[in-house]
Amino acid sequence: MSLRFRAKEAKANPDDDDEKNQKKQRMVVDLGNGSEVIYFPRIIKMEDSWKFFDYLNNRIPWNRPTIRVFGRSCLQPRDTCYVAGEGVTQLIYSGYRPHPYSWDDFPPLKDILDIVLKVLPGSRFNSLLLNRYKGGNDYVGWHADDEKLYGSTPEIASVSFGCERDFFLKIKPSKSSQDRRTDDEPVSKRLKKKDNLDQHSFTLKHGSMLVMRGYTQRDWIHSVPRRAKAESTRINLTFRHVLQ
Ligand SMILES: O=C(O)CCC(=O)C(=O)O
Ligand SMILES: [Mn+2]
Repeated sequence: MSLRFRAKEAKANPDDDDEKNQKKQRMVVDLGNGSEVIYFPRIIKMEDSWKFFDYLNNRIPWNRPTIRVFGRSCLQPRDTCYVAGEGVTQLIYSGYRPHPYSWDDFPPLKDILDIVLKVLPGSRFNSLLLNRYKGGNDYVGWHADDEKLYGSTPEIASVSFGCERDFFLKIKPSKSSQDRRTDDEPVSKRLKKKDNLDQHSFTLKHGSMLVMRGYTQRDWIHSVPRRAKAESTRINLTFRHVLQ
């Protein structure tokens, strides 16, 4: 699949770490119909990001589970770990029920959460799904984090460390044909518009955060595809709120 529209990245100065600059550099993409993505190129200083990377790489009990996709069992194409507060409803995805570790087991995760909450005051997160992509062969396929336990408009804050990888978003196929009122437009105009509006891509940098909110999980799917040139490890943390 070719993605013709590449959202322009805001320029990040590695030394601009204060709140004012984070706000200035952030890129807000209104996906329409109440869905929104915000990209912050750097919420954690370069040096601190490498410290977190080393901690996470060495101390998290990474696991590569067998999952079920379209009725078939396969090895998940990336390492994972799950952290959740006490009493939080158990997560199950692709037939897999990850063991919920406690936030107290990994204090640096609370430090990262504090940084996230400084950038997103008023947001709430009680669980965290961690992913480790050991190289360009590791990926996450097209999906939406639309499990019922997150509610209808979940906010997901996704923090990245290490190797830069592409992150793609595209509108759910059923939605683009059902809900977009484009029937009366000429086909050429419709196609041009579709290219620009129905898919977006971001390069997720070391120390960055991408936030999905509103109806993004209901109406859009996202992926981190295989990349032959991505030789080193990337770690991604997705902070989520499970409804109680
Ligand atoms: O690695 C990423 O940036 C995305 C991970 C993701 O979509 C997920 O864990 O649900
Ligand atoms: Mn996801």
